[in-house]
Amino acid sequence: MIAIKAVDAWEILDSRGRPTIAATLVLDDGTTGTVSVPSGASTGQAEAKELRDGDRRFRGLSCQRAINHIRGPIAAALIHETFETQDQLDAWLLQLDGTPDKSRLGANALLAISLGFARAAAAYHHLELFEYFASLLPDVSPRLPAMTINLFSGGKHASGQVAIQDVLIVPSSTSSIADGLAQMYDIYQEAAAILHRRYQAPALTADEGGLAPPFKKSAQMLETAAEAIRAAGYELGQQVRLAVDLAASHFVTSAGLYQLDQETLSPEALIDTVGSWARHYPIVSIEDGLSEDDWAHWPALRRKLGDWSLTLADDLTCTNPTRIERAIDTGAANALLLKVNQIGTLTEAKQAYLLARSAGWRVSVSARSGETEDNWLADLAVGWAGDFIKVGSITQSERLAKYNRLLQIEHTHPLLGK
Ligand code: 2PG
Ligand code: MG
Repeated sequence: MIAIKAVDAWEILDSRGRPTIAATLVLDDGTTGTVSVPSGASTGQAEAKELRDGDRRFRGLSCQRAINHIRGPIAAALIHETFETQDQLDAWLLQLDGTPDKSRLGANALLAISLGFARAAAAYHHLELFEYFASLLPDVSPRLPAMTINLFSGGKHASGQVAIQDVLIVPSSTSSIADGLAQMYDIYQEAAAILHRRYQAPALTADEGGLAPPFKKSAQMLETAAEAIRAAGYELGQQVRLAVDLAASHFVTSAGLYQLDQETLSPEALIDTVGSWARHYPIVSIEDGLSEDDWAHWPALRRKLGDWSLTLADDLTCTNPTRIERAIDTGAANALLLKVNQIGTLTEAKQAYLLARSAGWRVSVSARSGETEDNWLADLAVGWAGDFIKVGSITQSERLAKYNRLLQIEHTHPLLGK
């Protein structure tokens, strides 16, 4: 039985300088769990609602109300409660909030407690955090994920110079985390040098630390990634592959067409374009290739990508079991981007995960574009044996906190392998 003695929360700033929440749970025996929660920019409409104050402070982005909910009603009800499991704690939180989208107490407040409990419970049971996460699932062996590492950014994570959001590098699944990061460093440096020659500009980075040059067309992100990989001496398709996040919800028009850079495309034409990328380049996964509401065309996208690339759902499914079920039933996707803050508690994220796995889907465990120095995400990806982890680029400490934790796990648990 885990008994909670004290709860505290305070405001910290995320990697974009926006407020977010840090919280500490103290257990009866003095064990503590401190965590902080991330926040997205290219958010899906179906995400649980993080509470922002909407007043003048931080131009509306302040989280004081959510923090006061933790320090007030949540703490009052939680202190001296006992819980046997994470499931019990999360069910208790959902009942206390009482809304389907967590808008009363705030998904950011609930997530801080759900994760804070996890970190405290792991310490209480003398487990590594990834081992605790693994213990939440019925049948999983912790494993180091393959990394999908941001090289180029566009869309909402940059200045919108090109429509699509990310082109990512995927070091081969046979490389270690350490070797994969070393490969990525080579490729990143070559990409920066190419951009410097081509645009005579310094390598400006986007929200997740990726390069954001003034490309004119999204396809240039892929071409230049391939060029940088070759220049770094790696063979595309052998040692290194690519991944893409179109984040197409953010360039769909009100008429259901897609504004891909200078072109206005029908869903069918966008599917053809994306399909030709998948045939031309070794692309492991194509994320949000269509918008979150375009349920009618996702199955055709999945068929087009066939065995070439995974059809990865982010905004479409929002880590929400109901939406994942619909995507499974309609054959809309075959891989899940899992972001715990899209749904608000670990237990619901677990349900999303298990549902995806039951349909044979691959799972990519993802950070948000607004991150903190906390590294729990690396433990989640390992503990839940994610096929992939998506953290951003290899710059900026909020990203490196996760890569560095993967390096630590690889070093201390060499048998985890992949
Ligand atoms: C995404 C994420 C992470 P955001 O779209 O996959 O890259 O972005 O956190 O802004 O939703
Ligand atoms: Mg995405």
